[in-house]
Formats: sequence, C-alpha cells, structure tokens
Amino acid sequence: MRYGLFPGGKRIRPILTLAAGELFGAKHKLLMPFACALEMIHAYSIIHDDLPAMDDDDLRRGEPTAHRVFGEGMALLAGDGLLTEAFHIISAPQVARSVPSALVLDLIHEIGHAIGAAGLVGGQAFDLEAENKEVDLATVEYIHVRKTGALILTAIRVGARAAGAKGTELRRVSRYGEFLGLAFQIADDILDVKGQTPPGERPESGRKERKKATYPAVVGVVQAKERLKELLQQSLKQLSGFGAEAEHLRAMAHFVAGRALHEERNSKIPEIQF
Ligand code: GRG
Repeated sequence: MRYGLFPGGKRIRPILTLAAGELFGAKHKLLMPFACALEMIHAYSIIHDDLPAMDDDDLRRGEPTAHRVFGEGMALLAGDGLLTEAFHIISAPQVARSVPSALVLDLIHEIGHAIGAAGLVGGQAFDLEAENKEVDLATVEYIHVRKTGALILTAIRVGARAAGAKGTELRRVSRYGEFLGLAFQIADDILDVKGQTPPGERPESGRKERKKATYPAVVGVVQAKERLKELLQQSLKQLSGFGAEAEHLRAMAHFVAGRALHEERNSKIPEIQF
C-alpha cells in the first residue's frame, strides 16, 4: 500500500480537492482527509490497472509496478486495502467534528457512486470491452467520462461541498470539473501518441498488444488538440464569476491541458502553496 501511494505521481486529484475547498473558504486541515482518500482511491485504481489481468504493465512512474515487486496477490490486496482505507479515514469520528455527519455520509455516497459501476469501475469495464474494436467518438467520451472524469469531478465536488458550496456556485465548479476530467484524459492520450509522456510518469512495456479507445485514435492528434483547447476554455469559463480565490483551479486547468498543448516534455505542476 505504501509502495503504491507514497512515491506518488502528480497528486492532481488531492490538489483539486484542496483548491476547490479553498475556493469556498475551507481550511486545508478540514479538507485533508478527503484529499488523501481521493489519492488513495487513485492509487488503488492504478495498482489494479497495472495487473496482468488488465494492462499488464511492468513499470509505473519509472519504477516496477506493485505486482512485479510483491506478486499479484499482494498487489490486488494493496489496491483493495487502499480503497477500503479511503472510506475508513473519511468516516473517522474526527472528520465529523469539522464536517457535519450528514454531509460526510452524503460525500461518501457521492464518492461511492463516482468510483463504482456508474463511474471508474464501469468505465474501466467499458474500456476493456472496447479494446481492439472500432469505436466512435461518443463511445470514447462515454468511457473517458467514467474511467477518468468521474474521480476528477468528485475530487473537486467533495472539496467544494465539504467547504459548504451549494447551488449555482457548486454547479459552476462541477461543470469546471466535468470539462477538466475529459480534458485530462484527452491530454494523456495525446501525450501517449506523441511519445511525450514525461519520463517516469506512465506505465511502460505493457505486454498486451492492444488498440485502446482514445480521442487521437478516432479523430487524430490535430483534432484531439482542438477539442482539448475547447475544453480548457470551457472549464475556465465556469470560473469566470470567481476572483483570485479560484486561481489555483485555473492553474490546474492550464497545467492539465498545457502538458499536451505546449510541446513541453517536462511541463511542471504549478507551484501551489497550501
Ligand atoms: C479492478 C475493481 C477494479 C477496479 C479497477 C483499474 C480501474 C478500476 C480503473 C482504472 C482507472 C485508470 C487507470 C484510469 C486511467 C487514468 C489515468 C490517465 C491515470 C493516470 O493518472 P495520473 O496521470 O497519474 O494522475 P499519476 O502518476 O500522476 O498519479
């Protein structure tokens, strides 16, 4: 579990939780259990995604994948453990001291929805089904929105909701999250096609020869980039009614899309002091 979680990647999801909560004035101490839980869920999905039964990858972020080091059984359990611990830490009594219990329960419900059959797991199932098949753009988006977008959207909404966001403001931030989630996966696919994924960040040497349902595979890199630019603008537009307090969310949108748009191999996550 430590091996899959602590070396870490870009920490996009917990940063989004903190940035969205900060937009509505929450203290980072209040948001941190939720931010950690979302990163633990991400780490679980990556460990399972790398398993021989799925992508069969030997390397992740430049290091051997969990099952290559500890064996498949232990990697499976590490993923299960991270997923379970995520719900354990946010349902702890200490969390209910700063966030009303009814809201905590509702956030657990929302996360469960986002990572279950209607979200992450369902998206992954569709992705496996679509391998080596001809798919149209609507199917690609359907998979992306669930497999990748749902967790990103939830990371944002949970931060905002834990901070008390409601109504129109919550809807705006949620729309920002929907556009960003799709942008994230398209950017990832563009970097993959162009072989520009920063070294050490992606899984490598998956043994399965497979054709994945991706945006560039269906419409080509040029059009995928156009769609990415459009999504960046749409996500930023949702934040136009907010002031400087939304700067970190804006910076994250630029980071997510900029990695694939600016031909920079090592574009870095913005410096954010929390
Ligand atoms: C087996 C029950 C069960 C569930 C599996 C595997 C899975 C559910 C979902 C897969 C989700 C997945 C791997 C989506 C791809 C999203 C993606 C591009 C992940 C990489 O995210 P980054 O770039 O990673 O944020 P870092 O390395 O920065 O943490």
